[in-house]
Amino acid sequence: MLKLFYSPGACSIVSHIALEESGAEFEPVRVTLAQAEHLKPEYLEINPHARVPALGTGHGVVTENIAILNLIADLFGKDGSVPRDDPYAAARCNELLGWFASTVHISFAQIWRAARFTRDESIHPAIVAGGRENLENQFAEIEALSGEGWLAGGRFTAADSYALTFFRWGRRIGMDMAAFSRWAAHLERLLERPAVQRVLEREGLAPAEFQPA
Ligand SMILES: N[C@@H](CCC(=O)N[C@@H](CS)C(=O)NCC(=O)O)C(=O)O
Repeated sequence: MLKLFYSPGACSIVSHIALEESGAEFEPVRVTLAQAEHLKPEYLEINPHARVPALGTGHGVVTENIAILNLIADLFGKDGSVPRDDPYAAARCNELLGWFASTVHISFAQIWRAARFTRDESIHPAIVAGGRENLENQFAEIEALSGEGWLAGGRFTAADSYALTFFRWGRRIGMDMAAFSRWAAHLERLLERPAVQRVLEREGLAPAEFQPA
């Protein structure tokens, strides 16, 4: 059986939602980052990069959200991962996932993990400030992308779940999320999905954490 290694509220929630939407049987395994469980030797054997998500499969462990999401799409072909019936819809979804993982996520890393960019602590405040500035522009872009439809490929995909995650993180770093009303309305529709509700409950997260304070 597939095993998903996740931490509550981390970007692993994107793969978690995709698996839950797929209807596949899987075992969710909690690796709590706040308790440094991802640094323990037993987890480093699963993912030497010390990150979640990781997906245990009958063909070894797959890491990196985008690889996991594309595998879930190939295995199950359901909404919530990456479209499989239209190559252009798949490209749009992967395009957005790539930008989220390589750029928006990294702005948060600047704020929460400045030491990853330089050991020189005197530069950390500038790295953190740069992360915030980048996020202001990136969040404005997500707001502009949000509307009546889904973010990519004309259906619910992992890109929508990634945006859900960022909204909560935005609140955690004290950004004024009330400024993003289209994005918040978009997430309200996501929060109505039973699979999303089940994942939030399993991770111990309240739906209100994904809406403006
Ligand atoms: N490139 C990886 C990034 C995964 C990642 O950074 N995960 C975070 C949680 S959102 C993590 O495990 N952080 C642990 C740490 O930074 O020590 C992916 O897209 O899966």
